Amino acid sequence: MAKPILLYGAPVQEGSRVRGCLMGPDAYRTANLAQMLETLGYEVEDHGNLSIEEQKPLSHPNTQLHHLAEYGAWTRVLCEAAHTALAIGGLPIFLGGDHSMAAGTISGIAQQAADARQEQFVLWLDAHPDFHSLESSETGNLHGTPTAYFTGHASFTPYLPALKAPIKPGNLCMMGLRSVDPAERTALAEAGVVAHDMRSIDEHGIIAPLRTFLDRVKEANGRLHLSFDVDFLDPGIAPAVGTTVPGGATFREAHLIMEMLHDSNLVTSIDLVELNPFLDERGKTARLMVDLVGSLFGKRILDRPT
Ligand code: HAR
Ligand code: MN
Ligand code: MN
Ligand code: MN
Repeated sequence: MAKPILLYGAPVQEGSRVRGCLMGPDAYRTANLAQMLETLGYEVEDHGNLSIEEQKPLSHPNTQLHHLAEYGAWTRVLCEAAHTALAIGGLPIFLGGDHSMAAGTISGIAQQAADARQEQFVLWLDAHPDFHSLESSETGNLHGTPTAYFTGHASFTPYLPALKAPIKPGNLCMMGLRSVDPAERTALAEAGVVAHDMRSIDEHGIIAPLRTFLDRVKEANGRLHLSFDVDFLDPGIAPAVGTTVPGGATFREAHLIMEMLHDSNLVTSIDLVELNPFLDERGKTARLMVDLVGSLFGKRILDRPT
Protein backbone atom coordinates (compact mmCIF):
# COMPACT_ATOMS: atom_id res chain seq x y z
CA MET A 1 0.00 0.00 0.00
CA ALA A 2 1.22 3.50 -0.84
CA LYS A 3 1.72 5.87 2.08
CA PRO A 4 -1.20 8.19 2.85
CA ILE A 5 -0.75 11.64 1.38
CA LEU A 6 -0.98 14.35 4.03
CA LEU A 7 -1.84 17.86 2.88
CA TYR A 8 -0.73 20.82 4.99
CA GLY A 9 -1.66 24.36 3.98
CA ALA A 10 1.12 26.88 4.61
CA PRO A 11 -0.41 30.30 3.93
CA VAL A 12 2.93 32.09 4.13
CA GLN A 13 3.35 35.38 2.30
CA GLU A 14 5.72 37.31 4.53
CA GLY A 15 8.74 36.16 2.51
CA SER A 16 7.87 38.44 -0.38
CA ARG A 17 6.51 41.96 -0.92
CA VAL A 18 3.85 40.77 -3.35
CA ARG A 19 0.71 39.79 -1.46
CA GLY A 20 -1.50 36.86 -2.42
CA CYS A 21 0.47 33.66 -1.68
CA LEU A 22 -1.62 33.19 1.45
CA MET A 23 -4.45 32.13 -0.87
CA GLY A 24 -2.31 29.35 -2.39
CA PRO A 25 -3.53 26.45 -0.21
CA ASP A 26 -7.19 27.22 -0.92
CA ALA A 27 -6.54 27.51 -4.64
CA TYR A 28 -5.11 23.97 -4.65
CA ARG A 29 -8.17 22.77 -2.78
CA THR A 30 -10.46 24.60 -5.20
CA ALA A 31 -8.60 22.97 -8.10
CA ASN A 32 -9.46 19.56 -6.55
CA LEU A 33 -5.98 18.41 -5.59
CA ALA A 34 -7.23 15.92 -2.98
CA GLN A 35 -9.98 14.52 -5.23
CA MET A 36 -7.52 14.08 -8.09
CA LEU A 37 -5.16 12.08 -5.84
CA GLU A 38 -8.04 9.98 -4.53
CA THR A 39 -9.07 9.19 -8.10
CA LEU A 40 -5.55 7.84 -8.62
CA GLY A 41 -6.16 5.51 -5.68
CA TYR A 42 -4.36 7.29 -2.83
CA GLU A 43 -5.58 7.87 0.67
CA VAL A 44 -5.51 11.62 1.30
CA GLU A 45 -5.81 13.49 4.59
CA ASP A 46 -6.11 17.25 4.51
CA HIS A 47 -4.71 18.59 7.77
CA GLY A 48 -5.96 22.11 7.07
CA ASN A 49 -3.81 25.22 7.32
CA LEU A 50 -0.93 25.77 9.72
CA SER A 51 -0.61 29.16 11.36
CA ILE A 52 1.72 31.30 13.46
CA GLU A 53 1.08 33.66 16.30
CA GLU A 54 1.43 37.40 15.95
CA GLN A 55 5.11 38.35 16.21
CA LYS A 56 6.98 41.33 17.58
CA PRO A 57 9.21 42.80 14.86
CA LEU A 58 12.92 41.89 14.97
CA SER A 59 15.62 44.13 13.60
CA HIS A 60 18.80 43.23 11.72
CA PRO A 61 21.77 45.26 10.41
CA ASN A 62 20.46 44.63 6.87
CA THR A 63 17.59 47.10 7.09
CA GLN A 64 16.00 45.83 3.87
CA LEU A 65 14.93 42.63 5.63
CA HIS A 66 11.26 42.47 6.55
CA HIS A 67 9.19 39.92 8.51
CA LEU A 68 12.21 38.24 10.05
CA ALA A 69 10.25 37.29 13.17
CA GLU A 70 7.48 35.70 11.06
CA TYR A 71 10.15 33.77 9.13
CA GLY A 72 11.39 32.31 12.42
CA ALA A 73 7.87 31.46 13.57
CA TRP A 74 6.88 29.77 10.29
CA THR A 75 10.15 27.85 10.24
CA ARG A 76 9.50 26.45 13.72
CA VAL A 77 5.89 25.48 12.92
CA LEU A 78 6.70 23.90 9.55
CA CYS A 79 9.79 22.09 10.81
CA GLU A 80 7.69 20.41 13.48
CA ALA A 81 4.85 19.56 11.08
CA ALA A 82 7.26 18.09 8.52
CA HIS A 83 9.09 16.02 11.11
CA THR A 84 5.80 14.67 12.46
CA ALA A 85 4.32 13.92 9.03
CA LEU A 86 7.25 11.66 8.20
CA ALA A 87 7.45 10.14 11.64
CA ILE A 88 3.81 8.98 11.36
CA GLY A 89 4.56 7.38 7.99
CA GLY A 90 2.86 9.86 5.64
CA LEU A 91 3.92 11.52 2.45
CA PRO A 92 3.42 15.23 3.14
CA ILE A 93 2.58 17.82 0.50
CA PHE A 94 3.02 21.37 1.81
CA LEU A 95 0.75 23.76 -0.06
CA GLY A 96 2.33 27.21 -0.13
CA GLY A 97 2.80 29.85 0.48
CA ASP A 98 5.98 31.58 -0.65
CA HIS A 99 9.31 29.77 -0.78
CA SER A 100 10.49 30.99 2.64
CA MET A 101 8.44 28.04 3.96
CA ALA A 102 11.10 25.62 2.66
CA ALA A 103 13.39 26.65 5.53
CA GLY A 104 10.94 24.89 7.82
CA THR A 105 9.73 21.98 5.70
CA ILE A 106 13.19 20.92 4.56
CA SER A 107 14.91 21.33 7.92
CA GLY A 108 12.11 19.20 9.43
CA ILE A 109 12.29 16.39 6.89
CA ALA A 110 16.09 16.41 7.09
CA GLN A 111 15.89 16.00 10.86
CA GLN A 112 13.54 13.06 10.53
CA ALA A 113 15.75 11.45 7.85
CA ALA A 114 18.70 11.80 10.23
CA ASP A 115 16.63 10.14 13.02
CA ALA A 116 15.99 7.25 10.61
CA ARG A 117 19.65 7.23 9.48
CA GLN A 118 18.76 7.92 5.89
CA GLU A 119 20.41 10.28 3.47
CA GLN A 120 18.20 13.22 2.40
CA PHE A 121 18.29 14.74 -1.09
CA VAL A 122 16.41 17.77 -2.44
CA LEU A 123 15.30 18.52 -6.01
CA TRP A 124 14.79 22.29 -6.29
CA LEU A 125 12.77 23.34 -9.36
CA ASP A 126 12.95 27.11 -9.52
CA ALA A 127 13.99 30.10 -11.63
CA HIS A 128 15.90 31.23 -8.53
CA PRO A 129 18.40 29.50 -6.23
CA ASP A 130 17.08 31.31 -3.10
CA PHE A 131 20.64 31.05 -1.75
CA HIS A 132 20.99 34.46 -0.08
CA SER A 133 22.23 34.98 3.44
CA LEU A 134 20.50 37.58 5.61
CA GLU A 135 23.47 39.82 4.89
CA SER A 136 23.60 39.36 1.11
CA SER A 137 19.86 39.76 0.36
CA GLU A 138 19.41 43.02 -1.56
CA THR A 139 15.63 42.99 -1.70
CA GLY A 140 15.18 41.87 1.90
CA ASN A 141 12.62 39.30 0.71
CA LEU A 142 13.21 36.22 2.79
CA HIS A 143 11.87 33.78 0.17
CA GLY A 144 15.28 34.38 -1.41
CA THR A 145 17.11 32.69 1.51
CA PRO A 146 15.87 29.18 2.48
CA THR A 147 18.51 27.11 0.66
CA ALA A 148 21.31 28.97 2.43
CA TYR A 149 19.61 28.08 5.72
CA PHE A 150 18.86 24.38 5.29
CA THR A 151 22.29 23.62 3.83
CA GLY A 152 23.93 25.43 6.74
CA HIS A 153 25.79 27.58 4.21
CA ALA A 154 24.93 30.81 6.05
CA SER A 155 24.20 31.45 9.69
CA PHE A 156 20.65 32.53 10.57
CA THR A 157 21.30 32.61 14.32
CA PRO A 158 19.41 33.71 16.37
CA TYR A 159 16.53 34.33 13.96
CA LEU A 160 15.88 30.77 12.81
CA PRO A 161 16.14 27.58 14.91
CA ALA A 162 19.58 25.99 15.19
CA LEU A 163 19.88 23.56 12.29
CA LYS A 164 20.02 19.94 13.48
CA ALA A 165 20.61 18.14 10.17
CA PRO A 166 21.92 20.24 7.28
CA ILE A 167 21.31 19.09 3.70
CA LYS A 168 24.69 18.51 2.06
CA PRO A 169 25.07 21.05 -0.77
CA GLY A 170 26.00 18.17 -3.10
CA ASN A 171 22.63 16.53 -2.26
CA LEU A 172 20.76 19.64 -3.43
CA CYS A 173 20.03 19.65 -7.17
CA MET A 174 18.62 22.84 -8.70
CA MET A 175 16.99 22.91 -12.13
CA GLY A 176 15.54 25.81 -14.09
CA LEU A 177 17.75 28.63 -12.82
CA ARG A 178 17.60 31.84 -14.82
CA SER A 179 17.64 34.63 -12.23
CA VAL A 180 20.71 34.39 -10.02
CA ASP A 181 22.10 37.37 -8.10
CA PRO A 182 25.90 37.90 -8.08
CA ALA A 183 26.29 36.94 -4.39
CA GLU A 184 24.30 33.74 -4.99
CA ARG A 185 26.33 32.81 -8.03
CA THR A 186 29.60 32.93 -6.08
CA ALA A 187 28.11 31.15 -3.06
CA LEU A 188 26.57 28.32 -5.15
CA ALA A 189 29.90 27.51 -6.79
CA GLU A 190 31.78 27.74 -3.51
CA ALA A 191 29.29 25.47 -1.70
CA GLY A 192 29.14 22.83 -4.44
CA VAL A 193 25.39 22.86 -5.04
CA VAL A 194 24.41 20.85 -8.15
CA ALA A 195 22.92 23.64 -10.30
CA HIS A 196 21.47 23.34 -13.80
CA ASP A 197 20.51 26.64 -15.40
CA MET A 198 18.07 27.01 -18.31
CA ARG A 199 20.91 27.07 -20.81
CA SER A 200 21.99 23.66 -19.61
CA ILE A 201 18.39 22.41 -20.01
CA ASP A 202 18.30 23.90 -23.53
CA GLU A 203 21.54 22.11 -24.38
CA HIS A 204 21.06 18.74 -22.69
CA GLY A 205 17.35 18.51 -21.95
CA ILE A 206 16.11 17.43 -18.55
CA ILE A 207 16.43 13.67 -18.92
CA ALA A 208 20.19 13.22 -18.55
CA PRO A 209 20.76 15.52 -15.55
CA LEU A 210 17.66 14.23 -13.75
CA ARG A 211 18.65 10.57 -14.31
CA THR A 212 22.13 11.23 -12.97
CA PHE A 213 20.68 12.81 -9.84
CA LEU A 214 18.00 10.14 -9.30
CA ASP A 215 20.64 7.41 -9.70
CA ARG A 216 22.63 9.04 -6.91
CA VAL A 217 19.60 9.13 -4.62
CA LYS A 218 18.89 5.48 -5.38
CA GLU A 219 22.48 4.36 -4.80
CA ALA A 220 22.52 6.11 -1.42
CA ASN A 221 19.20 4.44 -0.57
CA GLY A 222 18.16 8.03 0.08
CA ARG A 223 14.97 10.02 0.36
CA LEU A 224 13.98 12.75 -2.05
CA HIS A 225 12.17 15.98 -1.24
CA LEU A 226 10.73 17.94 -4.18
CA SER A 227 10.53 21.70 -3.74
CA PHE A 228 8.54 22.99 -6.71
CA ASP A 229 8.42 26.77 -7.25
CA VAL A 230 5.73 27.80 -9.76
CA ASP A 231 8.22 30.19 -11.40
CA PHE A 232 10.22 27.17 -12.62
CA LEU A 233 7.53 27.06 -15.31
CA ASP A 234 7.40 29.49 -18.19
CA PRO A 235 5.15 32.46 -17.30
CA GLY A 236 3.17 31.85 -20.51
CA ILE A 237 1.75 28.65 -19.01
CA ALA A 238 2.00 29.66 -15.32
CA PRO A 239 1.32 33.37 -14.84
CA ALA A 240 0.22 33.16 -11.17
CA VAL A 241 3.51 34.02 -9.51
CA GLY A 242 4.91 37.27 -8.15
CA THR A 243 8.38 36.83 -9.64
CA THR A 244 7.86 35.70 -13.23
CA VAL A 245 11.04 35.23 -15.27
CA PRO A 246 10.81 34.57 -19.03
CA GLY A 247 12.32 31.44 -20.52
CA GLY A 248 11.07 28.84 -18.06
CA ALA A 249 10.32 25.15 -18.38
CA THR A 250 7.73 24.09 -20.94
CA PHE A 251 4.57 22.11 -20.29
CA ARG A 252 6.14 18.86 -21.48
CA GLU A 253 9.49 19.41 -19.75
CA ALA A 254 7.65 19.85 -16.47
CA HIS A 255 5.40 16.83 -17.00
CA LEU A 256 8.37 14.68 -18.02
CA ILE A 257 10.18 15.56 -14.80
CA MET A 258 7.07 14.57 -12.83
CA GLU A 259 6.69 11.33 -14.81
CA MET A 260 10.33 10.40 -14.23
CA LEU A 261 9.98 11.19 -10.54
CA HIS A 262 6.94 8.93 -10.36
CA ASP A 263 8.76 6.06 -12.04
CA SER A 264 11.72 6.49 -9.67
CA ASN A 265 9.47 5.97 -6.64
CA LEU A 266 11.96 8.06 -4.63
CA VAL A 267 9.89 11.11 -3.64
CA THR A 268 9.04 11.15 0.06
CA SER A 269 7.89 14.77 0.60
CA ILE A 270 6.87 17.79 -1.47
CA ASP A 271 6.50 21.58 -1.31
CA LEU A 272 4.38 23.41 -3.87
CA VAL A 273 5.37 27.06 -3.53
CA GLU A 274 4.87 30.60 -4.80
CA LEU A 275 1.42 30.10 -6.33
CA ASN A 276 -0.25 33.51 -6.13
CA PRO A 277 -3.91 32.96 -7.05
CA PHE A 278 -4.53 36.74 -7.06
CA LEU A 279 -2.38 36.88 -10.22
CA ASP A 280 -3.90 33.83 -11.93
CA GLU A 281 -5.98 33.75 -15.11
CA ARG A 282 -9.19 31.84 -14.40
CA GLY A 283 -7.35 29.28 -12.26
CA LYS A 284 -5.06 28.14 -15.05
CA THR A 285 -1.86 28.00 -13.01
CA ALA A 286 -3.48 26.22 -10.06
CA ARG A 287 -4.98 23.69 -12.47
CA LEU A 288 -1.64 23.14 -14.20
CA MET A 289 0.09 22.56 -10.87
CA VAL A 290 -2.58 20.01 -9.88
CA ASP A 291 -2.13 18.29 -13.26
CA LEU A 292 1.63 18.14 -12.71
CA VAL A 293 1.11 16.61 -9.28
CA GLY A 294 -1.09 14.07 -11.06
CA SER A 295 1.85 13.05 -13.26
CA LEU A 296 4.05 12.89 -10.19
CA PHE A 297 1.63 10.41 -8.62
CA GLY A 298 1.30 8.18 -11.63
CA LYS A 299 -1.24 9.67 -14.01
CA ARG A 300 -0.01 8.73 -17.47
CA ILE A 301 -1.06 9.16 -21.06
CA LEU A 302 -0.87 5.48 -22.03
CA ASP A 303 0.06 2.37 -20.12
CA ARG A 304 3.71 1.49 -20.46
CA PRO A 305 5.44 -1.84 -20.52
CA THR A 306 7.22 -2.42 -17.20
N1 HAR B 1 17.03 36.75 -5.73
C1 HAR B 1 15.90 37.62 -5.59
C2 HAR B 1 15.81 38.17 -4.17
O1 HAR B 1 16.61 37.81 -3.36
C3 HAR B 1 14.63 36.94 -5.98
C4 HAR B 1 14.18 35.86 -5.07
C5 HAR B 1 12.90 35.38 -5.59
N2 HAR B 1 12.57 34.17 -5.00
C6 HAR B 1 11.46 33.52 -5.32
N3 HAR B 1 11.53 32.28 -5.05
N4 HAR B 1 10.56 33.98 -6.00
O2 HAR B 1 12.36 31.57 -5.85
O3 HAR B 1 14.92 38.92 -3.89
MN1 MN C 1 11.90 29.88 -4.97
MN1 MN D 1 13.41 13.50 15.85
MN1 MN E 1 11.52 31.37 -7.79
